[in-house]
Amino acid sequence: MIVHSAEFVKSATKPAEYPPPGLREIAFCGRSNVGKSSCLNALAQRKALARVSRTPGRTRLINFFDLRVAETLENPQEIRFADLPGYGFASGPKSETKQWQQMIEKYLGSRPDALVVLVDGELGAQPSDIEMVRWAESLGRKVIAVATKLDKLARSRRKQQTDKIAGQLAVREVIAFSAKERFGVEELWHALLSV
Ligand SMILES: Nc1nc2c(ncn2[C@@H]2O[C@H](COP(=O)(O)OP(=O)(O)OP(=O)(O)O)[C@@H](O)[C@H]2O)c(=O)[nH]1
Ligand SMILES: [Mg+2]
Repeated sequence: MIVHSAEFVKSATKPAEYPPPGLREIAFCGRSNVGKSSCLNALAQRKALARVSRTPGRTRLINFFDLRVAETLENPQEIRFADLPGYGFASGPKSETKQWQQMIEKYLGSRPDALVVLVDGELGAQPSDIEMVRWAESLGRKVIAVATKLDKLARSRRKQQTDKIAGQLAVREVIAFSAKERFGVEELWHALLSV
């Protein structure tokens, strides 16, 4: 993939703050610390477009990024990414957790053309991941499932693990991904441009 440009547009917590619609929009969601921001940076071929945090649950806003990309030298297209705060982060006051949940639900219910649901490839799908996929599908959203951090597993176990996660999530395909070793990036781009 040729990435002509990738830029942060703005952060939002409520619909009035979303950038005007128009671009194909892809939301990146998953549990806290699963590797959403790292995945977005790997796709954008940028080190620090989205902030990667060592402390889980640090990204509390919806962060929008616009990219101009092309599969060949011709026909660049624009696409928008939304990096969402992670779910399944239970510490912090209950009311705050609820606020995050409402913020995400409002966004997902109204905007994205597709959701990239990222699952920790080492851990496997958690109940909250399965819930997220079912809920997105019930809203008629296309789901692209990605298993992150697969560099942590021996090569020989990766296929078995992505098959297992596909079964857990009841989806046809799970993309084997590592931001660290940069595999799965082109496969994910292909899926994003096929939305
Ligand atoms: N080994 C390995 N570590 C990774 C990979 N992707 C992310 N990490 C690490 O996992 C941690 C969390 O990464 P982030 O990209 O910030 O995760 P996030 O899902 O955006 O986290 P929140 O925004 O806090 O929900 C960081 O320490 C990353 O360096 C990967 O492919 N392989
Ligand atoms: Mg993040």
